[in-house]
Amino acid sequence: MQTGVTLWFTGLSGSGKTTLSRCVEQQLKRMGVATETLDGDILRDQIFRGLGFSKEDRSLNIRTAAYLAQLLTRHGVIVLASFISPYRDMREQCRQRIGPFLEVYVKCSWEECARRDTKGLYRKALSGEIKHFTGLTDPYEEPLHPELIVDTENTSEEQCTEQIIAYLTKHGYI
Ligand code: GGZ
Repeated sequence: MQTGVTLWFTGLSGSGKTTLSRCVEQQLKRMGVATETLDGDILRDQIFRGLGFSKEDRSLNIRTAAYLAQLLTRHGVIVLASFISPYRDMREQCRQRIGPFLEVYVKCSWEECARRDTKGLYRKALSGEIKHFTGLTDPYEEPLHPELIVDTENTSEEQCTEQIIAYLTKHGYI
């Protein structure tokens, strides 16, 4: 059986976590690798409709995702989990729970994410319409020792995908 692993994409809203995980997923599928994506937006829509962004609510979201990732990883799947997951302690709990676990910091400055503002959330957060907004009225604790840092501000989607695939190859996951 293939060795499972969870790639945990963390970063600001709009940093490119979902886009990148989809690119990696496509590539892995082309290679015939069993893979699955878990995404904050989808979990919140399918399981936790109405869940907010307080630390407690985020914790429930992340703990549930970690549980699902753990099950899939145990069965040899390469899991691509995309969650802002702004708190270090929560990401550390994921690391303890899921094995093997790779933290992928999807690095993009707050200013650049706000400039992209693909969903109009930054505008709403700046006008006070959205509370607990990551990087503005809520913290984002940067990873201290991630296995991978992908810089989506200065590097293309293709290069970031290649960087991740190269890491997985080098460490024998694929
Ligand atoms: C941050 C928010 C907020 C607030 C709505 N703060 O870029 P997106 O739009 O698609 O990703 C975010 C999505 C899901 O967040 P996560 O489940 O990944 O968050 S966490 O891991 O912290 O539980 C964003 C949108 O929700 N969104 N309000 N206040 N992002």
